[in-house]
Amino acid sequence: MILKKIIYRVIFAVLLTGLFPIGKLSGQAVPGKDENISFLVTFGHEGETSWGDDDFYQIFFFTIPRDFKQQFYIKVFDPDTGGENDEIQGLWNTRCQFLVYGGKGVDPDKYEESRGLLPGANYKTGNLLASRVFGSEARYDNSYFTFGPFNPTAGEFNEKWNSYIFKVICEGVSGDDGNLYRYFLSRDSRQDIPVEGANAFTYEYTFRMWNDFKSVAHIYPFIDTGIVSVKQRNFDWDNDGNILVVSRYKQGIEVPISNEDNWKDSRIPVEPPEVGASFDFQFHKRQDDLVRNNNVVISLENQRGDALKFFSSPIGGVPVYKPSVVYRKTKPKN
Ligand SMILES: [Ca+2]
Ligand SMILES: [Ca+2]
Ligand SMILES: [Ca+2]
Ligand SMILES: [Ca+2]
Repeated sequence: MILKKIIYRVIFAVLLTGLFPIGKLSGQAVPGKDENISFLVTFGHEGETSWGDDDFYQIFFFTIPRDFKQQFYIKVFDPDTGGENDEIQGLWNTRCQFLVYGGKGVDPDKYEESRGLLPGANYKTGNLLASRVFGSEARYDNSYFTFGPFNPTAGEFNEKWNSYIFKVICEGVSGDDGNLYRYFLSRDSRQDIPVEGANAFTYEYTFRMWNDFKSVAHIYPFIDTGIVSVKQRNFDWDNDGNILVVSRYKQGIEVPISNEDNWKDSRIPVEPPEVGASFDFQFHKRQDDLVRNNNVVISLENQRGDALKFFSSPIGGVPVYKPSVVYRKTKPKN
């Protein structure tokens, strides 16, 4: 029985890592279904970093598989800053610009500045396909604005992912309030219909934790070939509980956490069997006092200082700790 169980688990693990080279159907919502994150956050650039956004812009990349030939849409939920969902400071006066880029210059594997992490470098690379500025607008409060339609080939082709890449920037052009929003990649302008095999990723994630004790947020960085260690950096975590790293081979490594308006970093070793799968960074809220409206930033790099991608739909699926060592030690019952 036990041997059978082990065999099943091994088969399951192999299936998990082999079946989904670039994500699955749920990779259309950003934040993704498995991430359990309520909203992305970008503050107006006149805001204070102590509210949890270090740089007042956020960049996401969308990947459209080469064999998808139809047009698609990029939808933004609650693009305005006002009314529902958003974070006010004084009066509503924030304006955010959303910009969609395709073409040459977008692919962050080829153009490092496109990732948005190089200080002072222009990250608005590629062809601007669409853009719009939103203030406090009742029409788009708690509802969608739709960019598109776009042709997949308007993106920049990336051979490794066999996909066309698009870039979406949200920039807090004025004001000091926090814009909370989400994305959805859709085949339809009115309904949310996923693009099969599409995914989304970023290099620096600024997001809002849920306002409750029980919800655990996750991000899923992909551990690519050649990575032997990961340096994590988290910002403005408000001393809110624990951040744990889980993988198939890590039961939960605790990382140093930031408090108010500061960064904390640390290095996490990568074991060879963890390569080609995702890490699960888990954000557990503290259980004594409820920390409300906690916005936090996280970014990761490998041992060479190259930034890691976080995918909305984890590559290889959600990693589940498998205590294989313990299995071997267990004696079969007679
Ligand atoms: Ca304000
Ligand atoms: Ca709103
Ligand atoms: Ca909003
Ligand atoms: Ca915070």
